[in-house]
Parts: sequence; C-alpha cells; structure tokens
Amino acid sequence: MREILQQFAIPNEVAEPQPLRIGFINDSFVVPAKRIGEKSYCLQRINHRVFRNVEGLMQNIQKVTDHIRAKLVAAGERDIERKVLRLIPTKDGKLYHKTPEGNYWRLYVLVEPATSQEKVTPAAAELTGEAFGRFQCQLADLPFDDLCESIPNFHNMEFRLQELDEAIANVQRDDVQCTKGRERLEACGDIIAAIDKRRDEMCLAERLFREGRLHKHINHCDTKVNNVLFDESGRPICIVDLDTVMPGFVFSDFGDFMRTAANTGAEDDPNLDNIHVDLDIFEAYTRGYLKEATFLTDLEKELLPYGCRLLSYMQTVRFFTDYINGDTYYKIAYPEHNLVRTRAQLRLLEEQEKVAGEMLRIVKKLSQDRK
Ligand code: GN1
Ligand code: MG
Repeated sequence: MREILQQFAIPNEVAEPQPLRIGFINDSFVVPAKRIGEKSYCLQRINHRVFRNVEGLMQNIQKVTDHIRAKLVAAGERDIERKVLRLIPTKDGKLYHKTPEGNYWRLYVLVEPATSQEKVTPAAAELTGEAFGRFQCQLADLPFDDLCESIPNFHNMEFRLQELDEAIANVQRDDVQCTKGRERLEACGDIIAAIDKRRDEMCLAERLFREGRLHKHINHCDTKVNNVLFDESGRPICIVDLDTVMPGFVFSDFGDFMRTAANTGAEDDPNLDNIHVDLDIFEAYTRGYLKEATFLTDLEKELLPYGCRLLSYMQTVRFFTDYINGDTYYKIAYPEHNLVRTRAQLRLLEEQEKVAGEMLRIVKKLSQDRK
C-alpha cells in the first residue's frame, strides 16, 4: 500500500493506512498524518466491476467538487476544506492511480474532525435537508449532460426491473449451476408478487421524462444518511461518497435519504416490526429541503413522497436481484443478508404506502408556508 501512496502528490508525511469499514462497494482506508496539525487522507480502491468507467466517474467528481468549491469561495465561506471533498492528484497529475494489476486508487483529503451517523434527530434532519437542498442548488447551474452516468441507468426503475427479469430468467434455465438461485427464487413467491403489482406505478418517472414533463438535474444518487458528515456541534458539514453524482430526478435523492433516515428500523433489519416511517424526521427534513431547493417545480414537489416509495422499491428490487444472482454485487455479512435486506426494504415500502397521504399533506403544508 505504501507503493500506492507514493504515487500521489501528498504534501506531508503520513503513517500506515488503516482500513475503514464503510460502504458496500469500494474499499476505504484512513491515512493518518504523522504529525499533529497536518492533514490526513482517505485512500480508496474504486470497485471497477461496479464502476466500469472510472475515468468518467473521476471527471464527474472533479467537476462537481470544483463547482461547489468555487461557490463556497465566492460566498466567502470559511473552513472550505471540511465543506467539500478535495482530491489529491497523482504525481503525474492524474485523478487516480491504476496499478499494474488493474486496480484503481484515489486519494481525498480526510474531512476532520467529522462524524457520520446511521440515524438523525429531527433537528439534525432539518439541517441535513438544507444541506442536500443546497447541494442540488449549487449544482443546478451545471449543465446536467456535463456529467456522465458513472453507472448507466443507475436509478432507472425500468432498467432495474429488467435486470431482475434477466436474473430470474437466468436461474430458471435447466442448468445445475442455477440450482441455488432457483431454490432462492422458489422460496420468494411473495416478494415477486409484491414487486409485480407495483411495476407500473414505480416506472412513472421514466414515463413522465419521456413525455417531457419531468427534467433531470445533477443528483447525488446515494443520499443515505451515512453519506453526510457532521461537525462537532452535530451540524451537517460535508456530503461525501460522490461516485454516483450524475443526472437524475430530484425526488430520488430526497427518497434515498428518507429510506435510511426516516425509517425507525435498519436498512437490513431482521425484525420487520421495527420498521415504520418516522414522520417527525420526514417533516423536519422536508422543511429544510424545501427551504433551500428553490428550483423545484410543482410537479417535483408533489412527487417527493412518491420518491420515498420509489427508492424503497428500487432498493427492494436491487437487493433481491443480487440475492437471486448469488450475491455478486453487494458485500454481505452472512448468507441470507440480501434476502433480509429485501424484506426490510419491502416492509418499509408498505409502511410508506400507509402514510403516503399524510406525507403529501406535510409537503403541501410546508410548500404553502414558503409562498
Ligand atoms: C450502495 O456502498 P454504498 O453504501 O455507497 C449502492 C447504493 C445503494 C446502497 C444500499 C454504487 O452504496 O446505490 O443504495 O448501497 N451504491 C452503488 O445501501 O450501487
Ligand atoms: Mg455509495
């Protein structure tokens, strides 16, 4: 790992990298400063099985962080190093280093002091809503086709269903290699029925886009609560994990936050009775978000509760597809992990459906208050 670090233009002396257990996709390490007061770094190996266009992805991150940094400078902000990620280039000026074995590495300045959380209080949710609203607003003037889709069709529901259909068709082949997937599939008829009955409703966004009624913006596309860093006083300071920053529908970023933060259970909660919608978090985040996301159309506002259901549904489909495929995409902690995740996301969706009317009423009331 020393050799990899040596490729980067690090201005100070650093100690041995330590593994960081975050995320399901990349491998991350903290690279601590040798001396107090100097910078530490975050070294990451990019999962190039998932992100096949590493060059495009790194260009996206560079464009987005440069754009946000310029805005922060123009606004006279202080502590900018903690407010937007900064990539350290390699000694030959590249955004990443590719090893002879074909692995891709990148280095960020570590945002510190900062902490991440799996759950937030309503007060923190409101500030986080502001932070994500601001993030989208800061990027609203960056032409969306300046960025590539670092994973093509990433939040495209039609595509995700197609992937599931392919996984199902694949394990149904009469082939001994498919036995495990077939057994898994046969035991999950209820999940398939739940997915099937919502197909049409959940592909609404793609239809509206084709009809020209809905636009794309630059989205973060992984707005889980643990992708926000908080400062010492519990205020959100920096949005991290920018791999999936790409064009998308605004309500899907809104929905991904709610999927993780406005859920009283865990994303992979084995006890489905733990899972309910936390409407206090929902309301607080929405209040913060609407305050900053001033570019939203009436239709986009109205679709915010839909975005919550969409992301729970999408995650149900994605976890389930991986389960049928034999767990090739998400890191798992135990053999049935993807099934447990699937059931937990499906339950969240059902809970969100129960309070859909209430969510819409909250959005309408808060938008009215802002007029
Ligand atoms: C993955 O690894 P992480 O936490 O950044 C996934 C997201 C999912 C999430 C589910 C590139 O994110 O899309 O929502 O797991 N990222 C990718 O928790 O697939
Ligand atoms: Mg991610």
